Amino acid sequence: MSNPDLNRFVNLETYPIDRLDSEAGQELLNRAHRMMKEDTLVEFPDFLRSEAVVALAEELTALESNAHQIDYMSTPYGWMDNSEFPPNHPRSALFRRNCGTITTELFSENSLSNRLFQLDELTEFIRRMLGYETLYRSTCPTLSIQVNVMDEGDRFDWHFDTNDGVVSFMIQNADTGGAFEYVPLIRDEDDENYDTVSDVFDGSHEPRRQTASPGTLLLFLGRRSIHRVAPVGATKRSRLSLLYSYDI
Ligand SMILES: O=C(O)CCC(=O)C(=O)O
Ligand SMILES: [Fe+2]
Repeated sequence: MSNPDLNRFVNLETYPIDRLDSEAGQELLNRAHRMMKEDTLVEFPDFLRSEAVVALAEELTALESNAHQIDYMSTPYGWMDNSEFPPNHPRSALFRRNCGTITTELFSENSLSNRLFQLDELTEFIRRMLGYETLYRSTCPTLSIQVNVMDEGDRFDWHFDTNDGVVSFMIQNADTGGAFEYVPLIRDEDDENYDTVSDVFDGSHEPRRQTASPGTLLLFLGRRSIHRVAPVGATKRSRLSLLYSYDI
């Protein structure tokens, strides 16, 4: 018997992650691999059942007042030493990151956010999308489960991620702004492509733009693809994205 939470959270009719070796499961994995190759972004709308999205939004909204507020200037290249570059070089750029973050220790074992994270079928699905031999849920006490809480004026500006893959669920959108903007595969370990990165930073290279609906699963290869969350505009509700971390 699979965990009853699986069917409670996941729209298994469209996303048969409990039957990955079936024909439908293989087709799902093929779709994911195609999206990853062409776009570095896997986007599966309505992955979560709508009742689960409503319940998760309530859980996160109740925790919003405990969010840590961050506001600092950050390099897009967080995993490298950026001290030796001229001032107008992308490696010297600093971008503002101001938003709220709800971190792992605020979630009880029985919280919905943790129960979704703990689903073995979800971890296995992600492992097979990424093609790793092993994949483990992160046990980091602060970052394994994290929520970006973004209100009017908040932004999470241009950066590359320092890890290899981030899984997130869009839980709630702001009324205006807060689109996810990205340029797929702009860099790799052999070619930094600084000219195009500069063009993205000064606005002369248009990024792709995407606003996922609540309940969408997103898997993004952010170490090779520059990305940001555009500033949130006037809104009655926060933009809430729920992020899960894994280790290989
Ligand atoms: O909140 C999001 O949608 C993604 C933010 C992001 O790029 C990150 O947390 O690294
Ligand atoms: Fe990111």
